[in-house]
Amino acid sequence: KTVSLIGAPTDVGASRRGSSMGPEALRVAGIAQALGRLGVPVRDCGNISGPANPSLPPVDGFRHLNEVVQWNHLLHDAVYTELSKGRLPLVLGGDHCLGIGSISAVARRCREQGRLLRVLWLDAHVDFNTAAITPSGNVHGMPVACLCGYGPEKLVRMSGHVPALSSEQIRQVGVRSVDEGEKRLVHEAGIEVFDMRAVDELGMRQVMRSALRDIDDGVHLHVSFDVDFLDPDIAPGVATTVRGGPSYREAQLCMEMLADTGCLSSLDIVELNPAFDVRNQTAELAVDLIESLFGKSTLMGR
Ligand code: DIR
Ligand code: MN
Ligand code: MN
Ligand code: MN
Repeated sequence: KTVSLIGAPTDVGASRRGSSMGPEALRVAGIAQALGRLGVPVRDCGNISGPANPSLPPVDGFRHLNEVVQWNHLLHDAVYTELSKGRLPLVLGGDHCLGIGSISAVARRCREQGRLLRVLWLDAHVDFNTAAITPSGNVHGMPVACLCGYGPEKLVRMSGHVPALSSEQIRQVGVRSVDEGEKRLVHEAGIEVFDMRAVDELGMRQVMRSALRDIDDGVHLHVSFDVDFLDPDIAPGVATTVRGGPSYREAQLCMEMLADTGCLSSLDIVELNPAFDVRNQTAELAVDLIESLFGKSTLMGR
């Protein structure tokens, strides 16, 4: 399957700027060449172009809601187009508010095709805030809630069906920062969360076996990879670091086990922020991990 790179240079969903430089940093780190070396055909669709960041405070619990809606509509359409052409959309973010448009398009396509969808959400955070409980007003802290039907109409309806996802379709791995209001809501919604304590106690292998238990032939697996999932010691290039994340080896195993499903059908790489990075090392690490996600292995294949 051809991979379509879709750049979405946004930081309107965040309060600290810079994730809009993420798509270019990933290209500079050689994402297209790395996939090419694995024999994966790649086409770079370039960047989608949306509204500028007005850098304003939140209004009614949302920062830049209109801009977030516009970017997500544009991304939804771009992802949907690539899926309908039989390609694998790889979204180069941009902040994590983009998960709404990206996954809404995936959910729409899977519904049309009668395909089962599973979403693996790799993140230090659960991204389950709403306007009523958010401590920041940042929509990058709300995409999972929106996809599950908690949020403003314009974001919640994007897939053409409310909710875009039911809670049993999502698994979260790597979580170590949950806001007070999110704790209740995530529990109420019934999302399965494998937090860092689970990784500590069971190991990444058991966590991933559990998270991937019902993913087999015919399932569309979407991976939403927030780079702040990784431990900040190895991945400083994000605006919202939280200590105690997966190590290099744990992250590699996670990617390898995702690759082994053979079901990866769409991917977001988000929250990479070159303004906080050190000589592009986080972008290079992301590319290294994506190689594993696309099947690079130490002893087999290319
Ligand atoms: C925090 C941060 N929970 C918020 N969220 C982030 O502002 O809602 N998600 N950084 O990736
Ligand atoms: Mn955005
Ligand atoms: Mn995060
Ligand atoms: Mn996130």
